[in-house]
Amino acid sequence: MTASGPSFELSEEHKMIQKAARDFAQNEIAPIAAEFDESGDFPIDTIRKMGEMGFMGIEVPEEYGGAGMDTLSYVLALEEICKADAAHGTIMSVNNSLYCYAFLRFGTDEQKKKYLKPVASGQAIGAYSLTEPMSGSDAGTMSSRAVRDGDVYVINGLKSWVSSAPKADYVLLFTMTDPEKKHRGVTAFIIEANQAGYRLGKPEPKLGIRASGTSEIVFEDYRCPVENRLGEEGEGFKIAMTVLDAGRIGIASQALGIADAAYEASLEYAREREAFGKKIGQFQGISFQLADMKTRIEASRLLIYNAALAKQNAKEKGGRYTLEASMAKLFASETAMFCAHAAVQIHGGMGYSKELPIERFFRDAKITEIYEGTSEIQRLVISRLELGLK
Ligand code: COS
Repeated sequence: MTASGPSFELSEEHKMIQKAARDFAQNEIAPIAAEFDESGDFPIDTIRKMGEMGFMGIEVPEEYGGAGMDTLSYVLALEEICKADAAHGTIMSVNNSLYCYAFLRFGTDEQKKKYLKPVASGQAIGAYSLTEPMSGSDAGTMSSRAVRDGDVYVINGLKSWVSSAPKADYVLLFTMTDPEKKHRGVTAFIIEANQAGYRLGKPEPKLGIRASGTSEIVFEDYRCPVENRLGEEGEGFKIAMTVLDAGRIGIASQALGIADAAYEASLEYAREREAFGKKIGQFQGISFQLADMKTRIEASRLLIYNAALAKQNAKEKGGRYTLEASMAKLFASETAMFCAHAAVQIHGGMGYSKELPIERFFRDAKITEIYEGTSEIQRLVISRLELGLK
């Protein structure tokens, strides 16, 4: 058994998308990853190329601009992109599993034609905006507001930590239409950026995934037509949570890509680097760390494939895959952090140097334990479901 590959056979179609993503990631993304990490610039050119390859709307039917493939194809491709650069992976994940998936589940045909097609084909960028400065894990308590005025909703408020916001053409926004109803007063809207009443707020200065572009969005009397409401009034919280289940499978795949990259670099280093007259892989202090990394990576992979299959089944038969998605995200993100931490230690000073990508893996891994639901929120979701409390 080598460092890569699942313990069960993938179909030819799955192997093809995996290889296409791997080749693209290694040829086009890996060489520019450090430069974009340093500058924090949004890698729009490679993202457009990913759109041409079908990577920005993998599960979206072809009639709506996507590649018409399944969830396993999506996680395989995303892992490969993230092995080269997690920041590209964030943009891909938000576009696919937060923005596009919301339209597939809740959009009208009109909305899909107008707002899904350009984003699934990668010609436009989609974002998802739930969080506010005082509303993170407790997502049902937001202070932004949408007030109906005839055929429009007038939206005011400040949203924060919006991935892809600096380059987003369209934003799926969650805001309050009826604060008294708490989470049942949240409604989802499709927002066109660059319209009056919409502007970017401060960019969020970040430890990792620096090229993915994250900022605040400010709404000042933004007038959103009623036909741009996604779902009914008050359905927004359920839409947000349903979509986050898909998003969490994406973040798990991102975490797996980071973990894998950290592991493969460590394995190679342990085979080559010598200390005290031996290859460092011959010391159990190193080799046992490699064993733990490999085991956690394969366990993450199986949890992710399981969640992908559960999502695929839910698409065909209905039902939720919340438990599978949260378990995959929890385990894979903690694995990414574990592996990135071990990789720095195994590489010693070189792990801390910007001459190698190891320190970037370490910085990029941390966010996977935080965004789209912290590890604590995943434990809450999993334990509530298991105890029958929800
Ligand atoms: N799918 C569909 N519906 C869901 C759901 C899911 N995964 N999770 C919750 N819901 C529904 C519940 O069924 C409930 O419906 P009713 O109003 O009909 O009762 C409603 O949503 C409220 O759920 P719940 O009572 O569990 O809400 P809580 O406020 O107790 O907890 C948590 C919800 C904490 C799990 C949720 O707020 C959460 O996931 N927070 C993290 C948010 C997050 O990930 N932010 C990152 C944003 S992206 S960077």
